Amino acid sequence: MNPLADAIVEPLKDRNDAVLIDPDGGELLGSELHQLSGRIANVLANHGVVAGDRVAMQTEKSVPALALYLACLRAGALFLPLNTAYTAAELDYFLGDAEPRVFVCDPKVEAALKPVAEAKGSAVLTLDPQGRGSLSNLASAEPSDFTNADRDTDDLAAILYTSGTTGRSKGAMLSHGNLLSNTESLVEAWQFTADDTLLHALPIFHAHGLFVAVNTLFRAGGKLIFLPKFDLEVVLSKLPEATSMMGVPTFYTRLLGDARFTKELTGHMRLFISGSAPLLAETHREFEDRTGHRILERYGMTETTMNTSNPYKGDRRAGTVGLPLPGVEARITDADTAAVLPQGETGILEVRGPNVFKGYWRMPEKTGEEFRTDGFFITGDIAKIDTDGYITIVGRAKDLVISGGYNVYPKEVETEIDLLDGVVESAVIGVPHSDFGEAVVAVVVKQVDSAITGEEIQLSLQAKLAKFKCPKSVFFADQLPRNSMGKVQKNVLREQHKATFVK
Ligand code: MCA
Ligand code: AMP
Repeated sequence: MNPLADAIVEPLKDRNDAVLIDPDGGELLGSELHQLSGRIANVLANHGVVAGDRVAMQTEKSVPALALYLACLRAGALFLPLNTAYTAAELDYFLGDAEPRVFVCDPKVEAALKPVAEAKGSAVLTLDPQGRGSLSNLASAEPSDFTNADRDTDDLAAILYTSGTTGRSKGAMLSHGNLLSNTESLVEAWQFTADDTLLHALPIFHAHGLFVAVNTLFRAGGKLIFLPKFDLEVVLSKLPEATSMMGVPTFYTRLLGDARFTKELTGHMRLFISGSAPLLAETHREFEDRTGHRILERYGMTETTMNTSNPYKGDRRAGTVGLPLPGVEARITDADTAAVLPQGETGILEVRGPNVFKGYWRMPEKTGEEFRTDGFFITGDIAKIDTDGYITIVGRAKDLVISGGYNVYPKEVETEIDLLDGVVESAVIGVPHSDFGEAVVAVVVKQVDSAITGEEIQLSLQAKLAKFKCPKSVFFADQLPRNSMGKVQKNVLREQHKATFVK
């Protein structure tokens, strides 16, 4: 038995229809994808990968990259996808913490990353954006037959790193049972079937594009129009071939910004789903006015995959994230006392269910801090539950910026800014941005004699941090506003700089 491989990989074996369609219309049959996953699983085994080992990947989206995920499931390895924007400095930490047996990267960065990876005991293989590289070369010489590793529901299938409000990134450990239960729920809740073709423009290094999209469609027997990234022109041209689409709010605001996105273009579509960041109620309404479709908004986290969803049939309420998925319990607690609050009151959202992760990799203390003794996970989101069960996310207790669906923890950016010569201290905030929802901005107090400029700060940060974390604007201040407890009042800064990117 291998719960996830049995559910989403093995059914591909007998599929002689296309499961992946590339932007030029090229098709890959289910049986071909299954064979490729077997060849790659053999390459992993040749590199000593056994069940429980980690396999890390930092590559652009390609068919072999997706097949590597499926191969890991078959081999019982823990798939560890990494954002392509991460710098060598960030990778050093991830590889050191996860100690993957194999690390797959782009050939362009192989020379730079090989010493880092090898020092951590990882063998390095390559895949370029077209799916070429040593992994594909080795796979082509391997047989496609592979005997899947035996796995249990509680065995881990993946580790996804997520930053934290303090300290280092944490690897969220997701088991076969976590992912499979969520996949089954989503197929049912969103009524995916073998007739579905999902327009897939999300990255596959996050839970949204990988688990929510790929697992669900493969479980339902559907197919993916597998685009390398979100490119407005390509998405508009491929929509007529799709039945459904999943995206972050930025996808939908970009589509609405184009006059070619009309009722006629979308009339045949079954479903548009949004998540990873708040979808403004006005975007929801504008979308309905333009297309006649009500976007289905859902809410999740890397640690839990999907928790709640607006109904497929029934009222999809703008500004809410719907109801808990079957098997998921949600409650609201007081931020200070942890007491469960009556319905309708605003507090911290906590969730419990088969979808909730097994803890943070090698961080038992951190794991303990984020769970209640009765098994509820503290999401850090501030929410309320209406009398009819609909949940509205009203804010975040965690100091987090979500930009275009990517999470940025201000603490991580502030730490790097504060290390720069001439800087006394800094505060990093999120401000409204018409494209990314929120954009990262830094407010910096410099030493009186320092001539450091905003551009210099931005450039220094880019060497260390993924570009999406770097401030899009830097402001200088004589001092940071503080409350009587000495805590920086970020709400004051957010108010001061709220018009930086929007009028
Ligand atoms: C790119 N840039 C960004 C972002 N993306 N800056 C801030 N925030 C971003 N999200 C910067 C690049 O560094 C670059 O900067 C410039 O924008 C253009 O880069 P490009 O790659 O061309 O950008 P893009 O193609 O326009 O990408 C925007 C995007 C992309 C399509 C919104 O970020 C995206 O696909 N986001 C999806 C993220 C996602 O899948 N999240 C799911 C998390 P410069 O020009 O200065 O060099 S999983 C999750 O949250 C849970 C489980 C859930 O609920 O789903
Ligand atoms: P991540 O760590 O990337 O999985 O991000 C999870 C966070 O994204 C959640 O804790 C929420 O703050 C946010 N999020 C995800 N979906 C939604 C949504 N539909 N509305 C508001 N926030 C969301």
